[in-house]
Amino acid sequence: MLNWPASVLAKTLRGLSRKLLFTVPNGCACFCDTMCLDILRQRKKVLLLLLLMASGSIFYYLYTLKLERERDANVSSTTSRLEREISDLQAVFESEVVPQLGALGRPARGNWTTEELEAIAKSQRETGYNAWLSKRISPERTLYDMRHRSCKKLKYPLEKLPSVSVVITYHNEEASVLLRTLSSLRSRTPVLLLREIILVDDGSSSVDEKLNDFLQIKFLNMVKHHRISTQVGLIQARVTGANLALADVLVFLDSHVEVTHGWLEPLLAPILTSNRTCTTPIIDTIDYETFAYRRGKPSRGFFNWQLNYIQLPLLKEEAVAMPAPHKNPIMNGGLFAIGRQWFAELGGYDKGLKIWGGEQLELSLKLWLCGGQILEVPCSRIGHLYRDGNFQIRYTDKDKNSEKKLIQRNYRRVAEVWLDELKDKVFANMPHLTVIPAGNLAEQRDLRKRLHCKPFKWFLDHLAADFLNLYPIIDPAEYATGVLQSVSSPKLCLDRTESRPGRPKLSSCSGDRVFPRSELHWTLTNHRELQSGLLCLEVRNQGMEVYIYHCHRQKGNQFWSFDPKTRQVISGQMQDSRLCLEVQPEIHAVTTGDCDPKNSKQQWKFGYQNNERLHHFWDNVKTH
Ligand code: UD2
Ligand code: MN
Repeated sequence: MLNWPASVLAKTLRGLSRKLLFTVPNGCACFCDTMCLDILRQRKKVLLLLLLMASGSIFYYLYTLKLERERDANVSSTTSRLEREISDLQAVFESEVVPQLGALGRPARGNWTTEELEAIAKSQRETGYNAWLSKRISPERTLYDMRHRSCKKLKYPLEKLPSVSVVITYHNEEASVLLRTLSSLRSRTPVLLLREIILVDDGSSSVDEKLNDFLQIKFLNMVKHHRISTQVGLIQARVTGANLALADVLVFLDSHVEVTHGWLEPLLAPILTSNRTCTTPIIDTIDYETFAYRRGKPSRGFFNWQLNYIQLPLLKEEAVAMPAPHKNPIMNGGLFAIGRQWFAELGGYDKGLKIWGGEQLELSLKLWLCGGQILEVPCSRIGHLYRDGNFQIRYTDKDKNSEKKLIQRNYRRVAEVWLDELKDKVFANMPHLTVIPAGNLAEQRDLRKRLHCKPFKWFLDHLAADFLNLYPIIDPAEYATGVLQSVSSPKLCLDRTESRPGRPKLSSCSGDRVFPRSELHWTLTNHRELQSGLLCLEVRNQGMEVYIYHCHRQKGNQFWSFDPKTRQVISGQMQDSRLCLEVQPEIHAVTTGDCDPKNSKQQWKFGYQNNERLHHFWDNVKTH
């Protein structure tokens, strides 16, 4: 190569290098020597290396392009699979929704066909509410804002309020009802305040995997669904839920509720002020037939001497201060907010309480007597679906009698631990409680001592002077007592045993008329009620139908009088709304009818009547 003229060589190399996009530096062509050629050789190598690298990059680029295409194809097939799954689940749970049905909480009505009406009746027989209709009402339905005007103007410092864990337990609840509960929570609770919803399935008879999947899709990680495989009852299920909770405040709700606009902030504000406060909302009613949302009244909860939950009217000063929060002696039980720490200090619920009932008394008494308080907050409203009163809910597969005993055992525990000497007043009304073993009470009694809880008498003195007027510890003489015998069919006496659900019947007046067997024993009480055992006679449906129900001491549909002259047993306090109890001997039932002194079917005889007391029956009673 050295024999070639340098200029030719340089030209050839320059041409080559240009072809390969490689420039030979100026002057190299003129003075190219051995060193120059070395450089050129080395550059050739570099050139080759670069070539290799470039083609490698191209291959790599093409390869990643292929991978990306494959991934895109996978993603889009997964997305469409997910979309398909979501729409399949939506079809299962929401395909029957009729837009606008029941919107604004209005009664959901329609021109149902005969088959549809049959399906409605069937669902009501099975669940105690119109589950057929519930499926057709949107889980996201709107509600009318029923709050007191001034509630709407109140402002709360969201950043200062604690966040909440909502705990809901359920046993065999209808999915559509459950979904409406959760949807109302999601849409009407500030995100900042709602840390989580802990949904505890308390051993429902079947596991609905589809519902679980749908909840994950619809509520993402807001709902934590926890299943207890064997039913432990609402009381222990709530404790399980509370133990899983992370937020500072717990809100307990039933599984068939709808929360309304601004429900949470007013419940939290009093807890922020004093952390031993438990708050309750006003409970509105969701109608079990039409799902109409109806306004509930503010009230002070209490219990009677048979430990039934009752409502007392607000004290005068509380009524004037409405809608300011007021003291609530006994909570209704299902819907309340409480600090997580305070609930734990109180030991949650008594671990010996089983399945259902009595826990609202236990927690309320414990709260008040051990240094806390319960406030009802009228600016917070939550609707609760009350089942048909004639429907007997069964929460265990034990027979009806042993289920009843479980509840009575709960009551006995509460009376033994919290009512001091006044437990005897309860046992006198419910002697059957004393034969039911209460189980070990040591832990509860220790807790009462450890927390230096006050005596029960304090509770009565401080919270319910009016209660003792209505439910005195020593009962005054009654107006009349013994059997209630029909004059026109003298063999028949009123019997509190149910013929149809909730209805009394007529049966043969055997034995002693003044001290008959307990089912035939009626008393026209000092409260002007017709009472037998724990039950009172009451009228429903414009006074036309006669039922038995626990005595509420609110007069109204349980007000009865006896006219010794005409022998009529008369329902109603006001003169223009009175109806007379009438015997229907053919069907062994009683009804009411317009009062007619000549109608012998409306005449009755008590085993014993206290004429002196009856003479003063209408003293101080408003009649129009
Ligand atoms: C009231 C209370 C309820 C509870 C009960 C007495 C309101 C509105 N409701 O009766 O919260 O205090 O009195 O115990 O104040 N459940 C279970 N496991 C069971 C039984 C029930 O998880 O073994 C659930 C049930 O699905 C519901 C909740 O517990 O979500 C309360 O039961 P309920 O609705 O039958 O009680 P309710 O409203 O008649
Ligand atoms: Mn309930």
